[in-house]
Amino acid sequence: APAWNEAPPETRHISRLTRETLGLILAGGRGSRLAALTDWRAKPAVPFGGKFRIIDFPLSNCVNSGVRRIGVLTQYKSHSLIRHVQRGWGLLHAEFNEFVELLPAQQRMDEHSWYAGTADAVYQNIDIIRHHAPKYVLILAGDHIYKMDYGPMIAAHVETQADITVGCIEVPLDQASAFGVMEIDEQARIVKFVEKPPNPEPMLGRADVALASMGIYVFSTKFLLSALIRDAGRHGSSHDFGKDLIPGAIGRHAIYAYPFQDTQRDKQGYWRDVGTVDAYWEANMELVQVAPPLNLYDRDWPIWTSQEQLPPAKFVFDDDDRRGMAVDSMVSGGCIIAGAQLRRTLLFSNVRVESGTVMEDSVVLPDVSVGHDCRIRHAVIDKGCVLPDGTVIGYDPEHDRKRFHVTEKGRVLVTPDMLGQPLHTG
Ligand code: ADQ
Ligand code: ADP
Repeated sequence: APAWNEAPPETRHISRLTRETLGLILAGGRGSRLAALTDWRAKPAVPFGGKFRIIDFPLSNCVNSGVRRIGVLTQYKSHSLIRHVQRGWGLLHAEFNEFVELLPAQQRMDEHSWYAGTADAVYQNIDIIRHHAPKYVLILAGDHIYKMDYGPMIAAHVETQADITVGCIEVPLDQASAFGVMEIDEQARIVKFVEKPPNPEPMLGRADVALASMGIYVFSTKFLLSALIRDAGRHGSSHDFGKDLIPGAIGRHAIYAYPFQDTQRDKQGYWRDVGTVDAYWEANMELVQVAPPLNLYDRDWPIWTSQEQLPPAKFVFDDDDRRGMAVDSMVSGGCIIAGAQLRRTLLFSNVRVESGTVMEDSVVLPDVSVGHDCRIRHAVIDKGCVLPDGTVIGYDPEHDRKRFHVTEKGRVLVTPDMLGQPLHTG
């Protein structure tokens, strides 16, 4: 047959595997280190990168990888998350058996007996897994920023005949206690797994690096179902993958590590847990650099999202002929910059900045309006804030601390609640 008639065999193999996979995104976590940004929304619903929400990254990774049967497990403050997924993720084709399905916690009991841990969240949906009858289940955290093709990871899982394959990355040893830390043998089989060890062990021959779990797992379905049922009946288990199920399976079953690589650049892939206000600010600010480590312009790996139809961003002179401008910045649709100056600033949609105002090194979420003659820097301004004329933020931590949340590194988080402003809807 002519060459153009056939996809390369490994491509065909992988696309069959991804079609046989059900993706489950764990989107229920509180993310309490994000302070007031997660007072009213789940961490995966937190806006990121000008027009996305965090969950768009794992969702886009699934769709781009060919994993197009996806369940999103929600729990904590899921209103805006659910609305976002419903509005933005209808792009799949039900007629080809593609879907994004929302799986809210069964609200049968009080708040504390919703999903206990991540394994319990999946266990509660065991009937849905059975119904879809996938060969593999890909379990993903809903709160990391990265672009990853899951196909090769699933292929490696099949190749090694693993029961579980755990996505992993190398992290600096001094940060490793925030993760599940593993030890592997020459075949990449995991021989030890400790969740958030107080004194993590370095990798063999690499004194300052540990091998950490990304909190993403490929399971063979049969194995997953039996492991979940066993764990559900286990007294004293917190029903968590990282704390209970994975460590408990080491040594008894075939558990392999899969390193996350950026194959184009031949190094470890970009992966961020934007779990604190500082990490959130930094990851957003990286995007306004000339060559950010996360490329959002990659046509081969688009990040999909739900977005309002909005007019283009607009920059105008004010009445005194002061120019409205932004440099080293990203400005989303619906924004108007009138006689104000922006440097290293990321504006989400529908932000208004009035004349005489100077903003630097700031992240501004949707629907914010900033008055005249404000001076703002090192800030994260939450959705819907209205900053009155003359507001000063980021120059005097003592002063800022009286009203706002100031981080260890001196960045200032401002929310409508802190400004005493009525909550918005929509
Ligand atoms: P953590 O991130 O601390 O560690 P966890 O808080 O359980 O683990 O969150 C994992 C994911 O599940 C998040 O996306 C969260 O939103 C979601 N989630 C948490 N509880 C949930 C629930 N009951 N229902 C639905 N979703 C829920 C995990 C692993 C570590 C690994 C890190 C990597 O346990 O081994 O190193 O992720 O960040
Ligand atoms: P997002 O900002 O994530 O798009 P919303 O603006 O819809 O989400 O807010 C998330 C949810 O929390 C909504 O149901 C909203 O009404 C609610 N909410 C926001 N702020 C408050 C508050 N201060 N008190 C009570 N509910 C709030």
